[in-house]
Amino acid sequence: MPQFKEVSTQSGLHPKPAGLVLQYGTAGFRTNAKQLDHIMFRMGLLATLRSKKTKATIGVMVTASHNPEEDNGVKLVDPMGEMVTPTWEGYATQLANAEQEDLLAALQDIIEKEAIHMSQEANVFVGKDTRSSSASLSQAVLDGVSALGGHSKDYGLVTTPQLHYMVCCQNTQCKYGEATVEGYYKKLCQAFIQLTKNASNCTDDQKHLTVDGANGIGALKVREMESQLKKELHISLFNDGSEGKLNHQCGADFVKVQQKPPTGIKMNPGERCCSFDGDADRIIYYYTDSEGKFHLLDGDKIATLISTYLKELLTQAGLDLEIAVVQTAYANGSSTNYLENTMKVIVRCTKTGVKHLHHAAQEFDIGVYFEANGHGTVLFSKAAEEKIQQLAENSNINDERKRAALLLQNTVNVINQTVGDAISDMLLIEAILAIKGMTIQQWDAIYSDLPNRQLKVKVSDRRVIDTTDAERRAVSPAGLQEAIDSLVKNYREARSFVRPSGTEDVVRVYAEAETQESADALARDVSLAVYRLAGGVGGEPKPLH
Ligand code: 16G
Ligand code: MG
Repeated sequence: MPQFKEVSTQSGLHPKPAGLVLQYGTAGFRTNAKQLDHIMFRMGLLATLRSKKTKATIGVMVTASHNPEEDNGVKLVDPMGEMVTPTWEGYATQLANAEQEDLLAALQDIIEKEAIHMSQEANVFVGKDTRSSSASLSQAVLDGVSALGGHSKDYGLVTTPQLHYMVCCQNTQCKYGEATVEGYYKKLCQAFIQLTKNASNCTDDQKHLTVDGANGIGALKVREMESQLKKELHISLFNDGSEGKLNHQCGADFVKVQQKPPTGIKMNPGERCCSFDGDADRIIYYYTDSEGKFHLLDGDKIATLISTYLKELLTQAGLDLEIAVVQTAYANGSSTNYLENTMKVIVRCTKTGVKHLHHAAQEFDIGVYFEANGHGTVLFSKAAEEKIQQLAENSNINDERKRAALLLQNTVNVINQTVGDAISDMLLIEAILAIKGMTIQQWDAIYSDLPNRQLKVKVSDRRVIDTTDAERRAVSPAGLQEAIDSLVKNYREARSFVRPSGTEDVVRVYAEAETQESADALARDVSLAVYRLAGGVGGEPKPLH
């Protein structure tokens, strides 16, 4: 193969440390940045093969999301802006772990299995976050692409969802939008302005939002976009990266896990605040009340707000479209109960990880998917988009239907359907609150979360835990599920499950119950059962109080 000579030479500049083994996990490769140079080069190679195979542009994003600054990682983006398919995740792992002398054979193997025509052109879009390691690591990706004769476009600093968006735009011949950062702002901001232009009784106070940018790429991009919001949204941006450290005591993951405000922001009682994560594909909202108590509005509350709003608009528009909410086992029991029994929408539960939720949401006319941690978006089927479009252009309908149809049309445009997007989600949520004249307190009061607790347990091999029923039940090791079932019976309104993490070497434990004390006690009881039945290492889990 003519290109192999170049691969061979170039790969010598990005050598793999012998013996190092890494897995393409839930969200790509992710580890200390020092171990990633060869991975990046090889993902450049793999993206080029994927592009030749699909005859479409493929994305490669260099980021480790909410991980500490020292880490980095890489995710591959498929032609419609979705995550790469499981078979290719497998190839990614094979290619990443081939020893230096076996690299060409590993490449050859993929080329043969997928019957790839090497003469086919290849196009790869590359983006990176603000980590100090990202510049050289994204260069390694570009080197990989050029070694196999592919064309690349380096978008430089972009959020993960922006890169997904560019890939989708490119492969839809710009039907989804223009494949530039300016095109992205233009599409989202115009839709936002259209959505909010009739919410004229919105006061300046209501238009104000405090944003914690996690000292990451999201902050930079909010700054770039701000002026196009034409004062319809007043953003006070904190943790903008000018001083603080990426994700350090700030960002969506910190706020969600610690259930407290980030450092580095100024919060006044009752004011609406939100946090992005390090690559701006997650968002969560929060406020403190006049007594100083912290209130978190996570992905479940966001899904509820969005689906309520969409359902109302569909009714007003007289459109018969099926709407569903997709969650994971981490969704608060109160949210599932409210969605199913009060709002009467279809609710689906999938395994953790965006690709699973995304896939399930594609089965409905309108699929709203959110993980409790704040990653999510809304998907509209082609048919649903067409019906909305036709109604918005129909001049024979009454004013109420027309208004609803136009709002739906602009709602479709403000949403980044390729993947969860903190900036797009923020604009959608802000528009909904403005249109409904709703405060964050009113939004929070739609239902009350059940108290919950998440813990982690170290075991010698987390793969001994196998789960079923969208991770809600453990099928191995023997006796674990029975133990969980009997512990859950000791508490009211209780639920608990365990699953091996896809990103860390731990087993995760989730418990919820009527009171915080019960949720804490149950989480600890279940942790102990995991420790004893699944090969715990280190000391036994201790009581929380
Ligand atoms: C990754 C996933 C996220 C999931 C998390 C779970 C993507 C893009 N990200 O960050 O959706 O919630 O992993 O982590 O899929 P865990 O397996 O360690 O609990
Ligand atoms: Mg992220």
